Amino acid sequence: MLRIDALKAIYGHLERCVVVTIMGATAAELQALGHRPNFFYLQHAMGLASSMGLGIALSRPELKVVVFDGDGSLLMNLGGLTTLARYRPRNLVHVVFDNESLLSVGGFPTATSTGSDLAAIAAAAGVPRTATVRELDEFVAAFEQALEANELTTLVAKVEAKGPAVFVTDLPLLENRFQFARYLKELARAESAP
Ligand SMILES: Cc1ncc(C[n+]2csc(CCOP(=O)(O)OP(=O)(O)O)c2C)c(N)n1
Repeated sequence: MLRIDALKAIYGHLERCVVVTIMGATAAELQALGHRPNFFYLQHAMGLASSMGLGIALSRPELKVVVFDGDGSLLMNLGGLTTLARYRPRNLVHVVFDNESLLSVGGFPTATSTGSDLAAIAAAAGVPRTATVRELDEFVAAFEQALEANELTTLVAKVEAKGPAVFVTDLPLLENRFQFARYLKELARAESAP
């Protein structure tokens, strides 16, 4: 499965969610499919996308939060899983695109290439719903179930180590930061309006 195909297949669902991605190839691919004001691409802070998603999920329980993580990023901050499990937000779906590599910086192999099982690690950390999927239709079904489940889910999608040839963006980090915060604020205002 290619990550871009997986993202394309669920892109329609993301309109109704708040989305936080890791930096690099995942961010570039999602942005290439079409940026939306409810998408935040967490630059540089490797391993912290799930932490940012957790903060949003806890403070805005009415929203559905989707985090797109990578194996390398998650491995850099495994404690993020124990914190997710500790607070167990029901409105967070944590997708890990596991290409067994640090693709965005040259493709060095990560520990999942030698057998470390991120779904099993998430389950052992206490995440109540976990799964590993390898095929596109399996991924779409598991993602849709996770959105409906109303239970914290870590979904590991095994993908090929392939990304975009170049990472180009016309969306500066600060613009994304302000636009995203404004989106969250305006949503809250619209919901509390009489
Ligand atoms: C703390 C930190 N260390 C290193 C980097 C450099 N860096 C940016 S992307 C990346 C690889 C990310 O790997 P992964 O999460 O598996 O995603 P992939 O690139 O494979 O899609 C690295 C090492 C960083 N941004 N932050």
